[in-house]
Formats: sequence, structure tokens, C-alpha cells
Amino acid sequence: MTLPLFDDDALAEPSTEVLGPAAFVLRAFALNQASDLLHEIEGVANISPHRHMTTPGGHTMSAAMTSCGQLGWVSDARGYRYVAVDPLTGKAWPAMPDRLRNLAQEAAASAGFADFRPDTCLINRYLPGDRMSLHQDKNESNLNAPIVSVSLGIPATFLFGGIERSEPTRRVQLRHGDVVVWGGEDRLRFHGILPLKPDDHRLVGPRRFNLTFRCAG
Ligand code: MD6
Ligand code: FE
Repeated sequence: MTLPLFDDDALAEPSTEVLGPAAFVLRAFALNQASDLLHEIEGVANISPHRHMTTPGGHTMSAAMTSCGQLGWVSDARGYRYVAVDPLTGKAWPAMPDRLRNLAQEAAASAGFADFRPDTCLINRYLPGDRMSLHQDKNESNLNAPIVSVSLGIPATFLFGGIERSEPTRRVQLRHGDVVVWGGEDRLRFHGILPLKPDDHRLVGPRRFNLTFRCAG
């Protein structure tokens, strides 16, 4: 028998890392469902394709985005917000697949947030070099609900800061199958993603997907 010594995913064991009083990394939580999740992402992107949005300041975001659920996150010259109609297609966002909703609910519950009922899932797609600058997630009307964030594909370095932009950040490596859950007093902490290093994932290719589930409406 040959042990998969070169395959990080195959060696990943479920475990929990504590980032704050109400913020946790659930290592490998989504690993055994990853190919099903990728299939669902493809289904969503076939209806509402990934696109590069513009920030209110006029910059093009490096990660390409789409959404599913009753609401989708958009950014343009008018600001950041959630809308029920995809501006690219003129139609409602694709429904949130049950498999995605169930995974988010299970991850939230195992981090201590019972009855998480997300109404939106933002699907970010990063290529090597893409990044996400330090930000707070505060466009959601329900800031009591946590956020569940699923990483698939090539690894990324997540920056996790404080409630003020000026506070120091720590670096957390997020790999294929990892899930971050945060809420409560950690809900408004600044965070971001460093530019992705060139890499190639055996299942996903030279890409990273990040799914973030929230209660936005
Ligand atoms: C990303 N994530 O991982 C970007 N936001 O690609 C986020 O911006 C994020 O992972 C809120 C909660 C969890 C996250
Ligand atoms: Fe965020």
C-alpha cells in the first residue's frame, strides 16, 4: 500500500482552532463533500456566472464573484449591498442548493450557533495573485447571525484582525475543506486574503473558491 504522503488533503484530520471567543476554524470539515460542493458551484455559475465587480472607489476586485440564495452581494459605484436580482442576468439569483445550506447549518451548529438559516451564499473565485483587502462584513441586516466560510481548492492566507482596522492581524492558512465560523463579539473583526501563491489543486485546478453564508435580509 502506498501512503498519500504528498497529498495534504488526504492527511487532513478534522480539528478545531480557536481564533476568538466566537470564531473558529473547523479543519477539514467540508473535505469529504468537496466534489459535491464543486458540482453545486458549477450549477450556480452556469446560471449566474462569476464576474469582477467594481468597488465604490472605482477599483475592479481581483476575486470574481457570484451568489445563490434569496439575496446576492453586489458592489458597484453606488456601494456594497445585497439585492434579490442578479444585475448581470436580470433574474433572481439561483436558489441555494440544499447541500450547501445543510453544510453551513452543520458547521454553524458545531461551532455553537444553533439554527443558522442563511439566506445568501457569496461564491468567490480566486486565481493565483488574487487577493481581498482588509475589510469588515457589515452589510448584513442581521449581525447577530454568524458567517460560515468554506474554502476549496488552492490554499490561501487569511488575515484576521481586530475590531479596529489598525489592530494587528494574525495569519491563518486556509486549505481545501476548511470551514471558518465566526459571529458574536468577533462578527465585525477586520479580515482579508493575501495574494494567492501559484498552485494547482488536483480537484479544483489553479483556483480557490470561498463560499460565505450569511443572514443578510
Ligand atoms: C475569503 N472571506 O476567504 C474571504 N468574510 O475568500 C471573507 O471575506 C470572509 O472568510 C467573513 C467571514 C469569513 C470570511
Ligand atoms: Fe469578509
